[in-house]
Amino acid sequence: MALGVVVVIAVLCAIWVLRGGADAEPLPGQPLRTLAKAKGLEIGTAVRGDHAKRNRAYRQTIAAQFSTVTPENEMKWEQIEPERGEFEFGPADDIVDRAREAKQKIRGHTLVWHFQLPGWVRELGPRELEAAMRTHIAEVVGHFKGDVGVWDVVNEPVSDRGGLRPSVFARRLGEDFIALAFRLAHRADPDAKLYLNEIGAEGINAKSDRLYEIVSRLKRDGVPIDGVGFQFHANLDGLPDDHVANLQRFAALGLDIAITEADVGVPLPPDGQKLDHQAQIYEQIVRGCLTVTCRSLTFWGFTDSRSWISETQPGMGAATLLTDKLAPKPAFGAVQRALGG
Ligand code: 9MR
Repeated sequence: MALGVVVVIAVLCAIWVLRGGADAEPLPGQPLRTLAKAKGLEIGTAVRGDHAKRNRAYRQTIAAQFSTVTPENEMKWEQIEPERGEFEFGPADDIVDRAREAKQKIRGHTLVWHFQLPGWVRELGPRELEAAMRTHIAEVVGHFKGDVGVWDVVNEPVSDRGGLRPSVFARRLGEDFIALAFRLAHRADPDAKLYLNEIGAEGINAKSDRLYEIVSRLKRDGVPIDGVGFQFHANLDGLPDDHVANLQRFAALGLDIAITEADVGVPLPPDGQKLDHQAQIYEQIVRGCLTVTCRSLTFWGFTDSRSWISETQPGMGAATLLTDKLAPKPAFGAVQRALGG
């Protein structure tokens, strides 16, 4: 008899674990995706595939709140082609399948980046590197054709002082690697929107000036670029005063604008005042995005339990809209308000 009880409890526990734990508590107000839709905006989040697999409340929140998702790491070169010519699409496919079920769009991140690059790519000479880029882009974009509507084709090509970042791509192939990457991506999926994505180029500064030059040239040369993504990794220092003017000058080139990785890091421990200040900055990000008619606004994660800031910046954290238990922070309400909720 006692054994029977133990078996039943064990089975119930196994079911609990398999379904991914408890359901998400409903969040107050209208979902962000509903509010954003009324403004003609896609609203998204970065997603961790491994966590989505294990955690039901995390999955439910993504499906309920967001209309687009960006795999946070699963489409990066290191993960998707760790050995030359050997592609591992499984983890990214899982995210794509879930997004399809939740009627979400997918932003592909990212094809050509100096970081999270497997060692073998760094060892190639110019010819071989170009050949590897051709294969990588054709295979990856081809695999997700029809599912991934937008690609961050080139990520972070400019250094903070405004030079071309000395990545393996820039050193072997010069600035032309950027145009080449866009042409290859367009060839692999002519319907996908192709973006150049940059970090720290929110305000008018040496970096965004160089970025402006690069994308102006790409446009002039007829390279198939559709948009520029601005990441918006912020903290309580706030946003540069001229961020709207900066985004507007890029929009004036005839390019789509997206905010692609927004978060606002807070010095630990967070308190009410810091979180209210954080909420104001989130609100400014949304309002800025609406002012420049950006196409989409993606947060780089939505729960403090899964954010690169707490994982990589000592003394910083609490960077997202929801607590680690998926409860709303002031920033969540501020984003709802800025979206008209
Ligand atoms: O959030 C990502 C983190 O999980 C990874 O460890 C990290 C590796 O560099 O990349 C993070 O995402 C980055 C994104 O891909 C590009 N822009 C900067 C983001 C934060 O570092």
